[in-house]
Amino acid sequence: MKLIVQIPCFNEEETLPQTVADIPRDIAGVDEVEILIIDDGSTDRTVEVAKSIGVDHIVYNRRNKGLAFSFMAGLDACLKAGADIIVNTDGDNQYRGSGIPDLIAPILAKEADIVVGDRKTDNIQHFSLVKKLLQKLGSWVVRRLSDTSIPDAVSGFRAFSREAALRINIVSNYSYTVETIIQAGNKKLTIVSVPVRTNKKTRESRLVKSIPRFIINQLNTMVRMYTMFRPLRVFFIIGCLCVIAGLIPSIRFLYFYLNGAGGGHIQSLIFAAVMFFVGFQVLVLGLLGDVISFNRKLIEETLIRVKRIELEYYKKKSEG
Ligand SMILES: Nc1nc2c(ncn2[C@@H]2O[C@H](COP(=O)(O)OP(=O)(O)O)[C@@H](O)[C@H]2O)c(=O)[nH]1
Ligand SMILES: [Mg+2]
Repeated sequence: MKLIVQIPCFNEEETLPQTVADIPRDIAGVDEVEILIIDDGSTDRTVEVAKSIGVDHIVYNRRNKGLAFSFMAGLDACLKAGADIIVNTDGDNQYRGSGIPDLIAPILAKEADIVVGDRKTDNIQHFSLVKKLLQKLGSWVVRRLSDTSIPDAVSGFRAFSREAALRINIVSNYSYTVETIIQAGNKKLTIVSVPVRTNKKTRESRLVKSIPRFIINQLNTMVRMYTMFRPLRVFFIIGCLCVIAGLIPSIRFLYFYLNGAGGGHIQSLIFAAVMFFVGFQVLVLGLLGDVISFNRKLIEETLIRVKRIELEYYKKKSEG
């Protein structure tokens, strides 16, 4: 059983040594623990520092490609390096390495495919009230969209089974956190949560540069991912809203018409006709989206099989 801990890093020379030092190298139920960092085009000495502290694998992005891309590149490299379990943690030493055994326990026990560390944000002193409320509301929305019960949707401390890592395909480009949960729920992977403790803040968040930007980015991911998995539902709701918007003035028109005063309400009739027309088109678009989403499923199935063949090749290569 090989565990690889991956750390996405963008300019983490200061906090990486402590983060790596805190990762236990001897864990019950695991034979080997390795560490992989994804250097996302850091302009500081992250790579030199990583080499000097004995990080086992380094994935290089020549330029900054963002966290979501780096996360996927990390999963890919971990699979190629033969990981049975992959843990993701942050390079700013926000999460405690000592929490890793608890985090991977449900995977070792074959009870879960993905485990998300719950930071219990209510108890984090340096989180502002706004950040706490946002975390609560955002996580509630993600639970509804993904049909899961994860209390801390944006926690970056997570464990993935090899199978889950093979099945998750992140396509948005801001962060992987929300998208993995929506995908896990829709792909019927078992995703659970365990409480974890966090360290004191080491620096300001680089992902949450401003709260409004953060909300826009996360909403963007939620709407697009939900629509990708449930296009018919989304378009059905929008289409129905258009039809209802058309029904109201047409009932009003009918009322006047039947009372012999229909002549002056032609605007209502035009508005209603336009809304019916738009509503119908949206419903048809939903059908189209639904058919396209079947394609995604088939393409993903092919991708998984191709990945398995590719990984078999890497396995043979490493065995000589
Ligand atoms: N690959 C990559 N990682 C990033 C980027 N920005 C932040 N990170 C990493 O994502 C993790 C979380 O970032 P952080 O700034 O601590 O955000 P927080 O989760 O809000 O605390 C850390 O390991 C960072 O190094 C980026 O542009 N690219
Ligand atoms: Mg952080």
